[in-house]
Parts: sequence; C-alpha cells; structure tokens
Amino acid sequence: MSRHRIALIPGDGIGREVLPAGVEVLVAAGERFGISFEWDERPWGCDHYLQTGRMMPPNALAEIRHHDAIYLGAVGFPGVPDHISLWGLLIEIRRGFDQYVCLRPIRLMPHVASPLRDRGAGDIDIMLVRENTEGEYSDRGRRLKEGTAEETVIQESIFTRRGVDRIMRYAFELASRRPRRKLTWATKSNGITLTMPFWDERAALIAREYPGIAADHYHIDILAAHFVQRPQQFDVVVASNLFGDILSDLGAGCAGTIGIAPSANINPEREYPSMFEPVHGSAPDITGRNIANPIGQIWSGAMMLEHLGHAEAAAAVVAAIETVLRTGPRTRDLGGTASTREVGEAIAQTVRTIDPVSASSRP
Ligand code: GGG
Repeated sequence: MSRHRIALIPGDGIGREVLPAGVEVLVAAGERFGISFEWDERPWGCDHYLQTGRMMPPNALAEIRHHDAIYLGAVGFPGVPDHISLWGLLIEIRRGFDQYVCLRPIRLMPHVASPLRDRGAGDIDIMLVRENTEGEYSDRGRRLKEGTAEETVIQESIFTRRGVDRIMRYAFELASRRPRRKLTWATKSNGITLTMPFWDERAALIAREYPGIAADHYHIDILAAHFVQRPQQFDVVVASNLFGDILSDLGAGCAGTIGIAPSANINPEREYPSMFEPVHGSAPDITGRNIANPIGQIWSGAMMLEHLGHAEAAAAVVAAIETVLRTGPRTRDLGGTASTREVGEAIAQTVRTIDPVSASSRP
C-alpha cells in the first residue's frame, strides 16, 4: 500500500465545492489501487486574508514543504483585490516551490460538444506547456507621478536564459514522448522587442538539439486564430506565463467548457511538492449553489496520481470521467442539471468498477 501526504487547499468560492468531489474520487481510486492518503487541509485564502491580512501564514511553505503534493481548488473572491489573492497564495506557492512547468491538457473529450463546427472527440489534443515562474507575471516596476495627468506605470517582464531554456527543454522532451512529435512555441517578437526575440533565439537554439521533433513558431495573435480554425494541427504548445495562461483558457473554451480543464504545476526535479488545480477560478457568481462542474478538479487529481507514480489509477479516473461524460449526470455547463456532488459521486462510483485498460484514457 502506497501512502501519500497531500496538502489540501480548498481556497475560495467554488474551490470549496469542487475540491471535496476531487477528494472523493481520489479516495475511491486509492481503495481500488492500494493507495492511501493523509489529507492535511489548510484554510488559506481570502477569508484568511480578511482575518489576518495574509492569504497564508508566514511559514506556510515550510509547513507543507515535505508533503508529497498539493491539491488546490481555486483562489480569489470579491472583497480582496485579485492581484493580492493571486500573489499571496497561488504565485507564492508556484515560485516558492519552483513549479516552473504548468501543464494544461486541452482535449476535446468524447460526448462534449465543441463550439467549433464539425469537431469531434480526438480532433483537439494539445498539451499546453506554460512557463510558470517568470515572464510577464512580475511585481517589478513603479508608478510615477501618481494622480497627475502624466501618470505613468511601468511593469517589467523578466525572462532569464535559465528559465526559457528549461521550459523549452521540458516541452521538447514531452513532445518526444508523444506520437505526433510536434512542438509549437508562441511569442510576439514583432511587437515586443527584447524579451520575445530572446525567447525565439533560445527556442531556435534548443530546437537544434531535437532534430526528431517538428518545431514551428507563431506569434500569439495568429496562433489564437489557428486554435479556433484548425486546432487539430497542434500537439505540444509552449508559451510564456501570460500567453500560456490565455491560450489555456482559449483552448478550454474550444474544447467545450473550462469546467473540465485540468492543470499541474510541476517541479520536475521533485525537490519540492508539485501542485494540482483546475484551470478555472473561484467563480463567485455561482458559488454556494452546488452547480459547478467538478471534472476539472477531478482530472487534476488524475494528473496528481500520475505524478505520484500511479499511472493505472490515473487512467482509471480519466476513463471514469469519459464514462460519466457519456452517461451523465452532467452539470449545467454541459447541458445537464446535476449538482457538483452528484457528478463527483458518479465518477467515484465508476472508478470503483471501470476497466481502465479498455479505455484510451490518459491524464
Ligand atoms: N484554480 C486556481 C485558480 O483559482 N485559478 C484562477 C486564476 O486566475 N489563475 C491565474 C493563473 O493561473 O495564473
């Protein structure tokens, strides 16, 4: 029996509703595949901020430093400025634990309708690799002549050779393990004159180390159009922090709903715990109604299982998601009327009995 100590951070809004569904499915997978979990729940988030002035206690990272993984719901709620909640929790964990890879699968799942015409399951199968610790997400800069007509705000993007090289190499290695062996990188080097040509330069150099991978490059604007018009052309797509974030939401929309999109914030060297969270945020507009789709959270749990070395259990969870997408129940975003809890229970129940080998399932 494998045992894993997992830090649970429900966070804010619908994070508190979808995370329990994710845990329920992981427990079902654990019972079936001989994995036990020690859950260590932390009440960090916007309520904590309103009580203490901080999203997490000062020693938060030290407290969970030796856990096997972090399973997070969502962050952000009205009453706390979004940049405070994001930087005080999500970004602090990503950077503090050097989770420099953000993996975001974009897949059109069976029985999910894409808003794109004539697209069916399998037509969209992209692994988005987002640089997760530097780039446009930056707190460096200044505000000058505040309150005057000449008010000027400067925000500095920071790209390091180490940061760009390591995410590019990670993406090329990933592409080399996928059947299509294709990689696309996204920049905007016609409009952004320093950082983006630098990214292109490093990417082109690293591409030479991988002659077996078909690599190409697009500016982010036309790439967004191609995601909509011919998403089947893309396999691994690698982008900077901001561009990767935007592309992953665009991709999730093309694949039917952001409610099912998973993500993994990975420290590939395993020096620190990695963190698994749905792509969606805290959705204050539907919080407290038990109608949020828990599949993004559950699929992120499958990515966590795979990261922890339980590929069969991970495949079983994804196969169970595929089954429930076919049979129902479904939440509102997928045209159904089921609650968060009902969908979580159905997937957990399916995990107990499904044959993962018969499904083409993979996190
Ligand atoms: N599921 C975590 C969450 O709340 N994400 C919302 C968000 O705004 N994330 C920004 C980011 O991933 O950089």
